[in-house]
Amino acid sequence: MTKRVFSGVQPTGNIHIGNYLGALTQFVRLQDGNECVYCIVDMHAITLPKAPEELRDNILDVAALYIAVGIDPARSIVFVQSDVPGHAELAWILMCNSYTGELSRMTQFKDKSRGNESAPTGLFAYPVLMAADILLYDSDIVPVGNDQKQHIELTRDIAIRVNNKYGSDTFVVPEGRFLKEGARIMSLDDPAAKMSKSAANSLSRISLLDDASKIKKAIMRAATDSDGEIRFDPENKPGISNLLTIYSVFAGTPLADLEKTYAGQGYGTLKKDLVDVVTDALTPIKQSYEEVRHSEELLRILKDGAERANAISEQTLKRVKERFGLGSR
Ligand code: ATP
Ligand code: LTN
Repeated sequence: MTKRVFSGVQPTGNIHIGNYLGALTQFVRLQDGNECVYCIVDMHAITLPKAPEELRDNILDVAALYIAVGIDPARSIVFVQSDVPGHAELAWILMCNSYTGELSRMTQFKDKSRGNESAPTGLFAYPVLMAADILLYDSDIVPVGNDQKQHIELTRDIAIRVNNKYGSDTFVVPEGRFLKEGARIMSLDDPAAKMSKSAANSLSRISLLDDASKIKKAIMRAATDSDGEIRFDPENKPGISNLLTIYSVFAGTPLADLEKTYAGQGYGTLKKDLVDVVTDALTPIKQSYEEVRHSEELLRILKDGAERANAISEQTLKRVKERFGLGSR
């Protein structure tokens, strides 16, 4: 049976190579043989304050990048979360079936709220909206980076809990899909932190739309260590290991081969070659992005995607509301 794949990216800024290697490359590959639904999760993006004009731009940026990296709207559904009202509706139902205790344990909430008592309620409920996104489409597979493991576990817990109470076929219990390599790309300036859209230092990341000089600057300045040995050892050599991972996934060269090729060479040589590998990989993506970003075609894709997503969402909600006894009919 064909499996349903669902995932989402927040329109919170420039998509970086971490998002690309951890998530988007999976989105593209999973299109073969599966039915894929890819969302731009704009309601997640307002859990922290966001200027409306910037949000609108960022939504279309992510949509254009989805197409530019190879998501095919003829095969996959591409849409904006807030165009489908079922996400918010199901999120409420799931909020009534999740516990404040389990949400308090989410590390992303702890990181982003930093114990701030005036953190928005939406930031706290963020993982429940994510669970709603996934369960609304009876998703089997959810391709994401490692940082989302805890949220996927929570989604499964909520689905199983509801199924136990309201019938075992209320929700499909989804599985996360994580890559062996690329699931956690680290910041270039601080390899102890994950590469992130929101980090203050823009040299900590490489965005898919960065120009050649920015790519070069970020890689050449990337933090390494002082022992001078090119070896994959994330625990003791996190900086070099991160560069080797990026190289390996972009070039499709196994880590062991890279270690052999660069044995005895300096970090400068590795970095220079990596600049070329990354620049070459991003150039065609940037070109396709430019072609589609301001096109009527992009708006048509999103409208069509929202209609197709809505049709699935309505069916699921009808079933769920019946099980819960909600509504007048
Ligand atoms: P922010 O840093 O602003 O919270 P983000 O970079 O984590 O944002 P998201 O939209 O939340 O971006 O994530 C989109 C996808 O990219 C998710 O599947 C997430 O797991 C993945 N991802 C994010 N950062 C990385 C990373 N450094 N390495 C690998 N995958 C990542
Ligand atoms: N929380 C995710 C984005 C996201 C998502 C989803 C991913 C929102 N809803 C549903 C997969 C499935 C993040 O990357 N921070």
